[in-house]
Amino acid sequence: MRSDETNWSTTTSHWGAYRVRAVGDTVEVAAHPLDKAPSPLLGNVAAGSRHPTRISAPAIRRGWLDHGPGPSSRRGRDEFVEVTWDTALDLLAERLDATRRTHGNSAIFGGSYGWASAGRFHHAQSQLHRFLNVIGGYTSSRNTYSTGSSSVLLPHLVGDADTLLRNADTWPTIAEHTDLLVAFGGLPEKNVSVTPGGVTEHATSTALRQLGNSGVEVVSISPLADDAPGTPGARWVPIAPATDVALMLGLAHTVLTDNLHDPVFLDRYCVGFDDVADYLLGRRDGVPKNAEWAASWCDVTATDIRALARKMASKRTLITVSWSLQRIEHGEQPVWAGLTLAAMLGQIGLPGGGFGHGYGSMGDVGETGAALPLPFLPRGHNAVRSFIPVARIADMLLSPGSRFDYDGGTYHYPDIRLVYWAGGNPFHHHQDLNRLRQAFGKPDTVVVHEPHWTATARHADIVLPVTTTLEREDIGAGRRDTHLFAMPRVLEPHGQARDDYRILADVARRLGVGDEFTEGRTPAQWLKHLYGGWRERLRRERHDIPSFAEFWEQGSLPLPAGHRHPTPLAAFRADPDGNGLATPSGRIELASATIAGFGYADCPGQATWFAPRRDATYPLHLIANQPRTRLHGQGDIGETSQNSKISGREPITMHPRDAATHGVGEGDVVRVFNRRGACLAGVVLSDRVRPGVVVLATGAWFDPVDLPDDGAGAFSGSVVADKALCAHGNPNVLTSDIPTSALAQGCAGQHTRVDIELFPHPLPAPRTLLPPAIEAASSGELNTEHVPN
Ligand SMILES: Nc1nc2c(c(=O)[nH]1)N[C@H]1C(S)=C(S)[C@@H](COP(=O)(O)OP(=O)(O)OC[C@H]3O[C@@H](n4cnc5c(=O)[nH]c(N)nc54)[C@H](O)[C@@H]3O)O[C@H]1N2
Ligand SMILES: Nc1nc2c(c(=O)[nH]1)N[C@H]1C(S)=C(S)[C@@H](COP(=O)(O)OP(=O)(O)OC[C@H]3O[C@@H](n4cnc5c(=O)[nH]c(N)nc54)[C@H](O)[C@@H]3O)O[C@H]1N2
Ligand SMILES: [Mo]
Repeated sequence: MRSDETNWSTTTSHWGAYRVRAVGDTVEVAAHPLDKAPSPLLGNVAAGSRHPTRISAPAIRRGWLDHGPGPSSRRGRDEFVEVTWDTALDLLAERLDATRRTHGNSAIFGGSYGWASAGRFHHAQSQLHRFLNVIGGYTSSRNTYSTGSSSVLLPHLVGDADTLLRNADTWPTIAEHTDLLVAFGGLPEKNVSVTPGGVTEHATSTALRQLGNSGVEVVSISPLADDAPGTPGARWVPIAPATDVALMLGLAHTVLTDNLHDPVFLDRYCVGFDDVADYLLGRRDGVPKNAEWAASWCDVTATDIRALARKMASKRTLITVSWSLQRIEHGEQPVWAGLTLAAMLGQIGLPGGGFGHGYGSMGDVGETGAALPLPFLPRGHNAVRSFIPVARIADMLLSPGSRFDYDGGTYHYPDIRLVYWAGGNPFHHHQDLNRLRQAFGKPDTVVVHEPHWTATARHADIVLPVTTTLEREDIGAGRRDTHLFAMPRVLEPHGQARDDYRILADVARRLGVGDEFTEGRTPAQWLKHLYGGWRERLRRERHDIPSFAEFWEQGSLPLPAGHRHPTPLAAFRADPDGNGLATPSGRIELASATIAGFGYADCPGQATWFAPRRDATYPLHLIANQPRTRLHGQGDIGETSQNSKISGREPITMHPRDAATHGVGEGDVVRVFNRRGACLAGVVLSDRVRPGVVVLATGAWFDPVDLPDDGAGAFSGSVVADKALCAHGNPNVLTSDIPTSALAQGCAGQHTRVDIELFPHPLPAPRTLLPPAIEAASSGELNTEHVPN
């Protein structure tokens, strides 16, 4: 071994496995040797590991320390005071106890949504939920920002969301069988280096590049050319945003009126096609959903729509819908309409045909791995029943006691007094951040565990510094991964950072339930314990798994290929009775009596067209999609992400024609605004976005500036304190906090309407690369452990 090849270890992350070694106080990273398409996100790791934004010591918000718990508009504006761990943990334990005694455990919101880090034991939400369960429970959150509409809708249509979300046809099956792949939302390669828990080989990237060579014709339907996979012959259809349902209905109309649909499949395997046909033909509303009608909405010509419909009916066709399409208002509809169109073609359950959801959204969709069980930390039982659909956080905090609808039920928002977050960043993921700021002013106490001074940490009262995966030991793998990794510690914890586990164990001890939480195990003993249980489980399935010592020594373990079963829809089709799904009819529900019975105006009982909101005041349609250069907000301070910034602002991509009408040019810093707020962004010109559409990816750390009222007319949107300007370019200051519909109450943050103008003022200095103002404590609280580094 050459001397410069020493000290490397392997580890894993949501953007894949990689090699890493300590160099002085930081790390050097390199691609994993088995990785055929290493993620560009690897470039963020080194600079992030010892960045000035790392939190060094426990910190308390000045106002909370001086005045005690209570609502405050100073959250996100106050300075912090560093305290000792003992002080912080005493205060935290006292607050948790007082809250549950006075208001009950339902007053603790512990949903704590977010991606945290890879690693099965130190998974932050599992740790926090386990802890909160041990102390009596918490108000939880349901579903995800990722698939908020689909996971509520799909059980009504196919019996179980996992039928589609976790059981896709593999890329090799598609390469072998599919003739035509019609991708609504495209198949963007930028997204597929990411998989929860990681993926070692990144086979999906390669598969996307190879599709054309395998004879698969790809039609990428998206406002953005770059959503088409980089494969020979892929065609871009630049659809108007939020009009996919119109196009799907137009295609379905041609299929029906040309008599190209499959009546046998519809009759045997589906219910509700008569209602669909009535709707397509306009029998009830007098509006036939023909190709001309569709063209008037989606801006694809009627000729093209008819030609595509006929082609789809003549070949093995796979219709895919990206998750982004269900992250908009009425996001249930593209999924339902796409499934309906696929059912009419009669290919659902045939290899390489039918309907897919999430190809190009996540790296493991289409991967060949076996989806083996992985080791996991038991979370225990939550004794509190109150919950919210995850994206209703601001509504809950702002309107305790008020009523909400969800999937056929009616519920009330609990009165939350303490918000506890570990492993997520609501000031990244939620919409209408100025409204979220108001909402975060309501509770008595906000607690955040974070490695970094994210906007969420800056909006907390008690901020506890945690280690990163590189600073602790863990075990990690993704859902269809090829390997399980030992994740060794390669760096000392930064400053006084501690593991979430140790923090929670120390609070549990203060509350008299230390042993229930820890079961008497150290982290190292937990790793062995979780691995041991997993090994036993796989052994019963006749997989030979080495001992923990051997695994840890080797650093990784190839996972058994396992057995890939036919997809649930293939099995469904193989049953001649065609009623094996867990829906009321046992069949695919193209019309659902259950959903119709809920009586929601914004989600009727079959796939329905809703025109997107047009707002003449704001002429541009903004797409806030996933960032190419980082994972959400994670890594925004790293090199790959920073290299993409323009004068320290997030890039906004726009068509040269729109730039000309707005009097802005390449590299200009502009103010992007609407009635909810404003942000700065740096202009990138491209004819690869549809005119009228601008793209500002999510994830630039929120940097709210309260600007003085200088009376400048165009500026008035951002002068009100509650309408802060984000000096960095976070699109969620613009997006609206509306649900997809009363059915799913999902996140609708992918789209909004905006205007832009040249920023007429001196640029505020970006502040996200530095920590907030932190004071040394007065003598009693002084943090003597802290040695600044
Ligand atoms: N406008 C708009 N908004 C969106 C979307 C969109 O399409 N448009 N997409 C949405 C989607 S799909 C998602 S999934 C969400 C993602 O939203 P989040 O998952 O909340 O975003 P992350 O930046 O991944 O936040 C994870 C945080 O956990 C911290 N962390 C990492 N490891 C640890 C750990 O071990 N312990 C602790 N305590 N903390 C840790 C990281 O530093 C980071 O700040 O965003 C949503 N928001
Ligand atoms: N690099 C990177 N990869 C990621 C993530 C990340 O943060 N960074 N996040 C991961 C997570 S948590 C998730 S849930 C998935 C999300 O996966 P998706 O939600 O599918 O990802 P997005 O990039 O938000 O959207 C995909 C594409 O849909 C297109 N699109 C938007 N609106 C419309 C529309 O109205 N019609 C049509 N036809 N197309 C439209 C956009 O141009 C966009 O590029 O991505 C995962 N992958
Ligand atoms: Mo997501």
